[in-house]
Amino acid sequence: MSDLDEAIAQLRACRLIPETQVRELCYKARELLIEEGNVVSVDAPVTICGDIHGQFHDLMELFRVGGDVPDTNYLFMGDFVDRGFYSLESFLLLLCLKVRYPDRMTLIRGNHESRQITTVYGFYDECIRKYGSANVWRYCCEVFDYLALGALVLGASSELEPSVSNMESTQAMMPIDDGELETEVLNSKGEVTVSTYRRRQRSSSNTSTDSRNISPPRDISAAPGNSSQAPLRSGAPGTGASGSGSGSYGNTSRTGAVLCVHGGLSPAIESVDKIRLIDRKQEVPHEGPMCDLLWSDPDEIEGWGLSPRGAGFLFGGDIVKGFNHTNDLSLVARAHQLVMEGYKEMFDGGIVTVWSAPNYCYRCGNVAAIMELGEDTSNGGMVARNNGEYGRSNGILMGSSSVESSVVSPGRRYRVFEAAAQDTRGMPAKKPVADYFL
Ligand SMILES: [Mn+2]
Repeated sequence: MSDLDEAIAQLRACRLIPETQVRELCYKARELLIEEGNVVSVDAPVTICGDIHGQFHDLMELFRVGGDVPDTNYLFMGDFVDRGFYSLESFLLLLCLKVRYPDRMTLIRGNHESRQITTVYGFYDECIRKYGSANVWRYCCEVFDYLALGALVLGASSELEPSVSNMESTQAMMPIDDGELETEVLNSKGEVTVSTYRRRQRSSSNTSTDSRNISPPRDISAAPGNSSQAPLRSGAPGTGASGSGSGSYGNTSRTGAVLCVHGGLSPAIESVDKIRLIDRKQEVPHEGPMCDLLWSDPDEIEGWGLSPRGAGFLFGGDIVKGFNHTNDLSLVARAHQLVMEGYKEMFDGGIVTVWSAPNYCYRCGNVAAIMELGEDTSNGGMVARNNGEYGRSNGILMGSSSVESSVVSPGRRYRVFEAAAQDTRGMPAKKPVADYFL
């Protein structure tokens, strides 16, 4: 393990490790990944990241903003390599962290984690340039074949704890109608720039409690006898917050699961379980469900459309809503498309694009973002093990079809960040880059 820690330290300093060590690392990584399903289950809290594209210094900035491994639980949605000048350092570091802290680092496959694409968009050339042969490229591609195709985040809270550093100002901004903090956007200095609230959906029996308190959920689980001085909130049955199971929204796991994929949905995949049936241990195919998951994009259309990328599909809001409903998902998180603000929610919050490569290709001028989902501590740490387990199985809470809207989005905290200063130094920016959309 000390070898591994040494490798991590070296890669963090943007220095490569010897080829023999890369071979060993890739072998270990493959042994780990082979055990993972096509759809990895990840418990909240988790920080979800989009494309990195070899922008090593920006990855360091991401860790500065999002917290270090293993303190922060990370989920990267692919496209670690190509385009940037440090694909090797970026991917090998992430892989080291995966092997060192397997439960704190989830890596899923992007469309660039492919032999064919990396041959065209830079990673192959970088391997030849830095190692003098294609060996390391080959080792990495073998790892790519074993990366999961998606992840399912379970146990995310519907409500955010306001950022601590800004608690006072947030309190001042708290709307009068007992809103739950639904989204928060922070700049790289940790300052809250946007907060949105959703109306608290509580039964009338619970509305008399002072739900304006913004204490962290962990403070709320006081014994029922102390509840007069403890910050009250209607919690799950069996927790101190409610003291009983009488609240109609005792089902606090109304936050459905969050499906994370690199690209998007596929017309060949109507359920999350269908993804689990794919034989993923191969080069990314040119078509079919596995290809679509890595290549598709949401678009303002109805139904399915042809993708200008030549692979995958475009899919509309009706597709997203149907898929989320069928699978009891509250959100699809994906990457794959440059968004200038770093993140973009579409279709009433049914899908979000997270983009984590600031100033993409060292010339796009965009900011980047990561998305944090908090942990739902209101249910005593119990998490639905399947997407939809709670909503499906509890006929009392979910008996009427009219309550389908009670599956609400998880609270989402976006940390927006800009390109690292040193990475912008001495970068050639003359050559126009043709296909940003790849
Ligand atoms: Mn992509």
